[in-house]
Amino acid sequence: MAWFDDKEEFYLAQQLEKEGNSLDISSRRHFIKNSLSFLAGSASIAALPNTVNAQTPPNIPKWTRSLGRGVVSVPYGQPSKYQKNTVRRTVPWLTADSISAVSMTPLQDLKGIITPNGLVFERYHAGVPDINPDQHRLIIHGLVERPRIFTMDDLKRFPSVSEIKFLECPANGGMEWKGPQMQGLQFTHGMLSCCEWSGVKLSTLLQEVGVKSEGKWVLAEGADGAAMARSIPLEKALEDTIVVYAQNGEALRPEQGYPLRLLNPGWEGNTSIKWLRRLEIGDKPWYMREETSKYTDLMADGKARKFSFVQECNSVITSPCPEKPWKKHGWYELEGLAWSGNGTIKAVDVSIDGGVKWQPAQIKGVVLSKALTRFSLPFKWQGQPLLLQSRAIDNTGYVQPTLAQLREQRGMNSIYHKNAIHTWQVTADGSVNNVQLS
Ligand SMILES: Nc1nc2c(c(=O)[nH]1)N[C@H]1C(S)=C(S)[C@@H](COP(=O)(O)O)O[C@H]1N2
Ligand SMILES: [Mo]
Repeated sequence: MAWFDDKEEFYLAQQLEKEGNSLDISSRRHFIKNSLSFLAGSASIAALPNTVNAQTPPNIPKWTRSLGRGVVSVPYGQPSKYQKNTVRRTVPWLTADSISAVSMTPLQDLKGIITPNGLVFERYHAGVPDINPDQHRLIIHGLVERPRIFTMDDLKRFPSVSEIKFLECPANGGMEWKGPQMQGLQFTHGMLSCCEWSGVKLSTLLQEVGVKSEGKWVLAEGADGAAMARSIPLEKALEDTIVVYAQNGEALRPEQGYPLRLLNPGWEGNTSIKWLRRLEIGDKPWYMREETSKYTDLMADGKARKFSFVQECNSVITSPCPEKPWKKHGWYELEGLAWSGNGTIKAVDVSIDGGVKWQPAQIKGVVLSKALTRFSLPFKWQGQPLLLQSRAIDNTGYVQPTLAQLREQRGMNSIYHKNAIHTWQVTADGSVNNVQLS
């Protein structure tokens, strides 16, 4: 099966016959032969009439006729200047100030499962502190046998781990509990990232200080102006919490907590305290703090849940999406991301009719616990209107709920933990809208 229809390939062949004034006849012939055999092979991009110019095949582009810039002209590499629209974005009306705000990852522009460091969404309560790592210390005290203060060098002497985990703010999608209002994937789902995080397991450090038998909770506190603190149950700390100093191979970015942060895999982002300076072992949680009580979940019956640590199974279609409409008819790769704070993604189903019928998507690449997982489905779009949905199932058997099911359980006034099946409406002209089905 050719991905592009024959008409287009035929048109390209004609163009190639007409073009080629900058090539001599023999090399032009050769080139045409090669490009046509390539086309006959599998998927390829056919040139459109208006894109055939002096820089396009079979002409030799100007950048092939000159030398490029040399090594270390950019000591720390940057994306191509043509990628200037692939950036974090914020919603100005969400917060009064940029130092207590959130920016979103441009999921619509990314491939694979790793979020590049410069595009990881940011969430601050008091801005990014400027911390000299030589002056930074981590104290571990409270109900421990041997309280200690660690330098960054001390921490790097312990055996380390490197793990690919997603990080999601529980407010992701929270603006849409009452109805759709964000026209873009970046804004509906972009408080989400997935990096390879390196550091020391918290269990290793707790072994070093020796937790007393009364010790049941770990209070983690940041060194930013907010001195943000969260309490984590000891079981989680011993299971998979990491004290992180590196992200996708390099030192943590200032925005992500340089030089040290906590990472609680699969748990709500706010428990992953950045600019980590203090861990205090206690016998009860620090839930009297105002900051903690803000992250409660209001239920339909008016009661509130004090702790909702886990980011439940969720998924979204990333291509197409409002930012990436389908501009032509024909074959596309429908793609998306799924994740679960409880483990691995077992399966993802896709619906094109708003959840009436479902078909299984293919899982792409690696499937890791508490990491983004990419899914895909080849799809031929011929201009028919669609209601696209994805539904993820994790290894616990949990099935991502519909919005109606979630509202039944949690009412209309929740903010956090909105992991409902999401709907993109594809219209006849290919544009994609954020809609909710009743
Ligand atoms: N010290 C400190 N840690 C913090 C925060 C903060 O404001 N201060 N924000 C939290 C919240 S609410 C989230 S969602 C995550 C976001 O992590 P990121 O900015 O690396 O994406 O960091 C958490 N850790
Ligand atoms: Mo958050």
